[in-house]
Amino acid sequence: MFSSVTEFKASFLKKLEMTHGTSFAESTKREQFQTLGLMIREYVSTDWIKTNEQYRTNGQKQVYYLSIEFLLGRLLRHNLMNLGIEQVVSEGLNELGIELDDLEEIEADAGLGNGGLGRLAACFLDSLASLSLPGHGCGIRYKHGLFEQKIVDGYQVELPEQWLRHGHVWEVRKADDAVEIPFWGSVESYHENGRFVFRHLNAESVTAVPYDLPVIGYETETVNTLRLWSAEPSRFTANVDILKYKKETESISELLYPDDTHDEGKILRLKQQYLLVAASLQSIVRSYKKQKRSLLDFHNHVSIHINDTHPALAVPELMRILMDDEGLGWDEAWNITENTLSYTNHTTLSEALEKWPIRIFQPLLPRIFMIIEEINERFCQKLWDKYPGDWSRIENMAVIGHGEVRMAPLAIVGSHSINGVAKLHTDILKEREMNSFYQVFPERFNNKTNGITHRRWLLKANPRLANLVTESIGPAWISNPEKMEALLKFKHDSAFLEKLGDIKTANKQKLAEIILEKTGIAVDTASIFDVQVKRLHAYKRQLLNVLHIMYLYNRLKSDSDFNLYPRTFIFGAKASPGYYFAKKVIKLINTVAEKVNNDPAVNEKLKVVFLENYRVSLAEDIFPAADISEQISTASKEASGTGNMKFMMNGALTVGTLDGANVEITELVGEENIFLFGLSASEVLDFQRNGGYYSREYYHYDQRIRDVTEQLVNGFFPDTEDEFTAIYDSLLDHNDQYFVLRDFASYVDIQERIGDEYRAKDAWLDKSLINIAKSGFFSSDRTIREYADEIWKIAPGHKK
Ligand code: B1N
Repeated sequence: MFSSVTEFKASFLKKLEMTHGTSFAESTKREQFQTLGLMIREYVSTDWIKTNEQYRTNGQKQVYYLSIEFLLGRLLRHNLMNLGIEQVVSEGLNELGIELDDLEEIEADAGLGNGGLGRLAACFLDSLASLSLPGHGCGIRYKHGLFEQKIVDGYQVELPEQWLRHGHVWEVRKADDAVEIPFWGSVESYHENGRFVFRHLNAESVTAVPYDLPVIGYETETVNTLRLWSAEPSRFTANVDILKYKKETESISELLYPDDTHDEGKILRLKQQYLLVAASLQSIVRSYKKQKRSLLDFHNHVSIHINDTHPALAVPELMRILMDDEGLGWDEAWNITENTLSYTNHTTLSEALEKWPIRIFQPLLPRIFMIIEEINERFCQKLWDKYPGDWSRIENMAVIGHGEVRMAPLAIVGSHSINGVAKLHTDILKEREMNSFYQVFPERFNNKTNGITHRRWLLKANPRLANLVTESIGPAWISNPEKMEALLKFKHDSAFLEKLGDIKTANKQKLAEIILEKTGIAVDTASIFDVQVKRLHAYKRQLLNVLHIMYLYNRLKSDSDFNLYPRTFIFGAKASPGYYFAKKVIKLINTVAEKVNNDPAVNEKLKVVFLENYRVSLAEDIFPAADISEQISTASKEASGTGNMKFMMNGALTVGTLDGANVEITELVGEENIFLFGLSASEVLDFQRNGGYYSREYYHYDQRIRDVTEQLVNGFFPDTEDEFTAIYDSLLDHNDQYFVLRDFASYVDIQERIGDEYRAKDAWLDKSLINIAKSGFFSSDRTIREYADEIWKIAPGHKK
């Protein structure tokens, strides 16, 4: 159906009529999109079935990646590209008078994630399939993904996201594979045939129904599965208020919690977590048992990964299945559990640490709670043997303490591998945050520096640059991205650099058009596009960026000799709806934008743009157009970052702190090809531990700081009254927890250097080239190979 343009056209027209009962002339863009999607799904179904069959029959070890978020974005062009049929389809559609670009716009982003953690899971799926590795995702099919953001009067307004309104063409509902999940009720235990038997009585059952998506690898026959669970009322729950029950049940998979690196502690969230874990594990064990292998061999054929602590209930749930359902004893079950599970930590922020009050947890999941108590007792006994009498150490490490179940200790105790997401982050885990666990289980701790799929973030998002790379060094980089290093031979090659510069300009032009269309702001493509796109969070310090813009504005107004290289500051960021401070920063960015963009005295040189509703599809237009990548978190707070890698791969230069993966970017490109500033991680951690930082000193000694902070509250922005008092107070009354004022001077200096260096076009492009050439290391293919070899012990299946 895709082997020639003629054949494609014929199949497309026939399919359109058959599925929509409409003629081509009458059909809508949406019907055309749906038709194409269905054709692709049918086209991959043979390979999908074959892949599954192969996994079933050859018994090779498979990994299941459990994640509460998968931030997939759009799939149409990505699937076409991976299948190698983009060209045929695009030409065929063209001959019918359809632009593939227009159909692509019809697809809603599958926005089932908040930010880095969810997008990482999506990149991992692409790499698993593309490396022909047997690895699947397990997640939740939220009816509403991350909220849609509108900016009204400079404020963020949240609207419910509606990605399923027109259905999701890639999914297949598998009603026959549904699983029953028990909540509430009580546990009865009795002795039978020499062992204890546990029965969950009077539970309220919820049916988890899977929807499967094919995960199509790049130029391989492997088609893996992303299984997303949806909660539905069960046929097995009687005698309840049926309407109330239906509503409550469906609410479990209704909504993605909009919190990034923050724990809400809501009971509905716990239900989501258990639904994900219990449904996934039951279905994994079910399919393992079809292979007719001994359960004692489970961990040799199955690996289950816990993406942050959100699915940490996998530990007691796997124990429950092995003991209560399958009749194994504790020690056998524990050996299998430990050897099957592995866990990734994604943050050291204390507000993200998940803890569940027993009074919520125990009634909802009575049997799971019993198992956790037993895990805790055995672990504490082990600690007691190792540290006799050291009560306080044991209390700090216990899985249950202060009336709460602690998810990180649970995940650590039940997994054979615990990894951080960048070198610095893993070191901080080992030496500080998880040091007491590191002392007990040193062999479990390891690093896996994050990565991004270069197929979406370069090949698809930046076709101009991808073509230049292929023309220059051949196509091998696509399956082996570290080969991009060969680009280094074009250093100082002015013909090549000119092409690189032209590509950046063309990408900036495209983004400028989007900006004009969405905001009405005309930006100059000759200006430096300086971009900060990521979730809004105090530790990410969008505030530092804004204060610097205010300083530039003040200087332009007061110093006629100030020769600023024209800059366009571009922001994209969603704030968690309950995060007061973050929302104030959004308002501040928009207020500054309003002032700057409408002041004819500066707006030739300075523009500020806030792009609303930042999401994967918008990101694909932003990264290729950036000159400067803002990675300015307070050192030690950003576990890794992955946006930093996407910018680098698209030739932007980083201005950043030595935080997360910025450290490794610096090691690769060299300090002369990145703009570093600010406190180091150990300086920040030492200040936090020992004190010694007083933000008011910086306020008093630095006139520039005094000016910009006072402008937050002195009426400089018309009609804002108390609007920014909370921001002002955070900096001065609350001693500036994120060291914004401490790093301000150093940030201003490095920004000035950026302006100077940008003027030397070829030297700049050389740096850009070095960043691109070295970015192959950050392909998620490298990351996934490391997980596969060192943690999961899985190997590729067949390859074309
Ligand atoms: O995970 C990313 C990292 O690159 C980022 O540095 C890190 O901040 C991010 C609770 C989180 N850590 N923790 C979360 C997300 C949702 C939630 O409900 C925590 N996200 C990160 C990938 O490693």
